[in-house]
Amino acid sequence: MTTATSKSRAGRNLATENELWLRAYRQMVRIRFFEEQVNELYTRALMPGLAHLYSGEEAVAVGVCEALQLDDYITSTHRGHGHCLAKGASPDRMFAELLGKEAGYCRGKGGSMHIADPATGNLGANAIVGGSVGIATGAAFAAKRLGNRRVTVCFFGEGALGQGSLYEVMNLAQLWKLPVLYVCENNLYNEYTRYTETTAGTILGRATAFGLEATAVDGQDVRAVYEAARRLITRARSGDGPGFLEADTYRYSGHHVGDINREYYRSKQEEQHWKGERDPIQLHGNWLMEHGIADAKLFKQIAAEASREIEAAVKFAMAAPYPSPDQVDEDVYA
Ligand SMILES: Cc1ncc(C[n+]2csc(CCOP(=O)(O)OP(=O)(O)O)c2C)c(N)n1
Repeated sequence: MTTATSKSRAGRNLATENELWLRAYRQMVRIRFFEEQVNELYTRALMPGLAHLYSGEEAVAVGVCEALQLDDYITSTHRGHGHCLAKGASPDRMFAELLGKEAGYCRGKGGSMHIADPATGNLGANAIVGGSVGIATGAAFAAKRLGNRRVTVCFFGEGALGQGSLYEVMNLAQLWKLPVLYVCENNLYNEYTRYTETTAGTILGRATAFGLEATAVDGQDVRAVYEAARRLITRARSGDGPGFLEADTYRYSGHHVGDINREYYRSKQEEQHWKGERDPIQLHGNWLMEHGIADAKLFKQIAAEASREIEAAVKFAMAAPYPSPDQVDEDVYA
């Protein structure tokens, strides 16, 4: 593969940049395989409850998290597996949590929508739409007071644009110049309703109204997401205030794993278009090939490694013990 050490257009070291783009590809493949296994566990009735799959949206989590440092923070959503993995969570503990096992991130008591991992700066997924906007902004407030230069990224779906708390926190974040980036993942649907039926005006206009630095990006293009996120994160870290990133994307599956018949709210042709023409892994793979950074052999190797890792994680979680019944009221605060 390319070993050039010349400078890229952006002035960064080309070898380091190639490593970054290869890592981004790997990360997206890991997330895709993870979600395929979640669906498999659900359809085989091995996983209690439901899960909301992130397949199709991988470039958003990966592009943003690659622009973060390990000790930066994120907050996530009900569709959070991709965010957790992109920030560094381990698949075995995630599957353990999904299966209600003691080895899980919440000792098996939280499930898919409550995975948190302080070691990687993940302040938690959240089942409440817009529920993490206050947590993220509070973390940014604390970072500013402590002067530790940490940035917080708040991921949310466009459904959260209907939550008033988002506007309260954006107002304060701008007034206090907090180091926070609000990332709106616009996958076009709030559950079974197209977002245009619930969202007046423009999405960016809602952030620029408060003076936030706001930009929209193709959420299927991992490099574009990374570059946009990097600029806003650097800006926030330097004390120049909060940013807002709208990433236009698409979820391949239903709202949750049980949402099989979707034609009453979106067409099969639309799904086919995104999967066939706009797949983030395929698009980035094509780019890596065109630039001589990867070839078919390397893609095969990456897929095999990811598949082995994810299958081993499922195996670990399946074999792991449940928490003992006498722990049922431990760590329960409400
Ligand atoms: C406060 C609140 N209202 C309603 C729900 C039920 N609900 C769960 S997901 C969802 C839609 C979320 O859409 P969006 O924020 O765009 O995220 P996506 O599912 O598209 O990733 C709704 C209404 C909820 N969890 N919380």
